[in-house]
Amino acid sequence: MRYWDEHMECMERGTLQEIQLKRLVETVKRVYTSVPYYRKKMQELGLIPEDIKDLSDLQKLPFTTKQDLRDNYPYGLFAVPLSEIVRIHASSGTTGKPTVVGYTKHDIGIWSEVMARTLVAAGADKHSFVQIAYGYGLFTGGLGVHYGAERIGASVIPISSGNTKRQIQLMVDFGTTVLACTPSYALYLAETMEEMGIDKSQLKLKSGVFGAEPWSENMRKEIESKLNIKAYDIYGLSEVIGPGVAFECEYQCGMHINEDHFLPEIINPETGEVLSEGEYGELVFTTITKEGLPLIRYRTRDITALHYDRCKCGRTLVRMEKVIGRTDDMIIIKGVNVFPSQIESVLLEMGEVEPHYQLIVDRVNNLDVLEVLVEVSERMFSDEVRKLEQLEKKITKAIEDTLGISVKVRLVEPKTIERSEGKAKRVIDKRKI
Ligand code: DLL
Repeated sequence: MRYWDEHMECMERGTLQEIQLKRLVETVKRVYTSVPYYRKKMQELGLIPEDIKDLSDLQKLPFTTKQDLRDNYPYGLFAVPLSEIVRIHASSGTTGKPTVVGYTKHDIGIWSEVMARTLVAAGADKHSFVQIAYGYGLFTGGLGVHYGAERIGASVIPISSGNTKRQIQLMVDFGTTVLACTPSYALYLAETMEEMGIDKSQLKLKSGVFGAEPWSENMRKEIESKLNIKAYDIYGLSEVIGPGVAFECEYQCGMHINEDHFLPEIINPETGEVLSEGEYGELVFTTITKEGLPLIRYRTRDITALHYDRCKCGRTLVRMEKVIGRTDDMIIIKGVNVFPSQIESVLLEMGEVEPHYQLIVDRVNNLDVLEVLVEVSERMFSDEVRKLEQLEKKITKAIEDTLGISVKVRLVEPKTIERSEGKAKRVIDKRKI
């Protein structure tokens, strides 16, 4: 079995809960004394830190949202003097100001540890060559994986994202064994490799740690076969720490949450009510070891479910299912909730099309219309028109059967949908509501 920290990763739940409670109590005390925003929020609810005596008391605490971070931009929720902050990251955010996060030296140490766990679970060790094709910079992907890979003693190739042909050349020349990037970029790399006439047998690649955006099981299969690797899902968000919040083991039955650092809950996004094991809802985290920016019940907007039974790998850390979407990139079409990942699954199951697609939503005569642009493979594209029409019909039916609403499918030429080097943009919503 591959563990980085067997003691923490496989701890009996009772012992783990004792540690969690101790850390939670300390965190609540710390934010109450050091962050005026939290003190005010707790006072409004008539709470003092001493009210937190049990893990179930977590539910008494107020939620924190992305808007709260924005309202306190840039450093208002930091819990240490700014002289203690050694690193700032920020999440891009398509609207308004970015979300700013700060780390103390100790926080960077925790981040390296949770990323070391992540990489070791994906088969990496000191002999690995880890090519980091996540962006370096304010985005947490590049530097997060970087510190974890250094912690385990692997050889780091800090290439960052972009420059796709060079990525592939260096992957061959440097003997890369572990690839780290978004799953959509992994597919783009595979496609470019084919174009360059490089066969997967020329690579030493064994595994990949892919995350930062939702991806389906079928997309996993696609990446695994095109690159001849085992593809691991890794999850995280800047506000909580970056990548390293949760990771898959070799059994790939959900991602183990590093819950000795991040306490998860699943809530009903509408009512805020805490849901039980196995129920789908919004994932919420309370950080219990972070110093720079501790967060209480932070609403991620990611939708998933938790499972507490022991995993075959021996880890006792709770598992979260693959994220099926976000409460906010969920598109509502004619009242039906639609996640891009549902459509991706249908497309990839068919095999005749490429895993490149885009959803265009519009409102025509007060009616929502969903158009699905799908790239056909080179092979199919050279076929006669009749065959393409049949394929279009087949895809339309398969998507309509899954979603229960009517859609318009449009097949497009190979390589016409824009490729991404980071997070893929799957939805274009033209509705003005
Ligand atoms: O994306 C951190 C990260 C970097 C994770 C590299 C994994 C690998 P943000 O830019 O703050 O941080 O975006 C966080 O991305 O709330 C999810 O909606 C989404 N996300 C991250 N990982 C996954 C995943 C990084 N494995 C937001 N599956 C999160 C689905 C993911 N969605």
